[in-house]
Amino acid sequence: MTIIITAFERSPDGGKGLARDTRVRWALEEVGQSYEVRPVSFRAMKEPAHLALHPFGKIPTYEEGDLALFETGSIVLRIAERHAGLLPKDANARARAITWMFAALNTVEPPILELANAKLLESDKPWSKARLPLVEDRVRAPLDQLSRRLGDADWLDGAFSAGDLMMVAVLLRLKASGLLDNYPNLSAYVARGEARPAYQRAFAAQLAVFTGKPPTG
Ligand code: GTB
Repeated sequence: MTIIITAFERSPDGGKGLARDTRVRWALEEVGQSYEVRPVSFRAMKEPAHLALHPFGKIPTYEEGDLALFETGSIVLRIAERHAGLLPKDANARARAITWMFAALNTVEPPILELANAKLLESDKPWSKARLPLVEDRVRAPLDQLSRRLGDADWLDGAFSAGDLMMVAVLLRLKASGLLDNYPNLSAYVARGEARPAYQRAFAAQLAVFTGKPPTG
């Protein structure tokens, strides 16, 4: 069955892979599932056809036959549940991997988004400079704890899972900020995720939108 996802027609990051379609592409690549991409413009995202797929007018969406999903947590979980490779077979280990997906999305990602908003949308406000250290501290708190938990392990709970995929995808957003530099184990964790062939293919596919060259490999 053909899987179709939506992605930005042109991502504002210019192909750095930071938009959320990258994590969905990555999950599909990990499990070896081919997919098609329907690019959408910012205008089209707010029009009825796209709103029928995504009530909040965002990307990515995921279509598989007559099933349409939005929210990357739900989409990656669907992919991981339908194909081998992203969730352990043991029921408890599986539940823990899913817990890490939720932790990435509900605990680690929100302050990272807040930091991005503070830098991108609020930098002209008179209070912006004074607020930034507070926002950065809110990012550091879960990073401290995550770093302690990861220790010198390669992945969060045994073999690489959808939990790691989501956590690495979330942490990638911090690379440019320098905030990860104080956590060598988290930097290495992110680098391990980026080095995975499936991530490389996902990254190349989203970059190809900008270079116009088809991804190789
Ligand atoms: N919780 C939803 C999910 O996980 O699927 C969030 C979806 C979401 O925010 N999508 C963003 C979007 O569609 C794209 S990823 N925004 C358009 C809009 O709201 O009108 C967020 C994003 C955008 C751009 C960059 N960047 O350029 O660096 C990074 C991340």
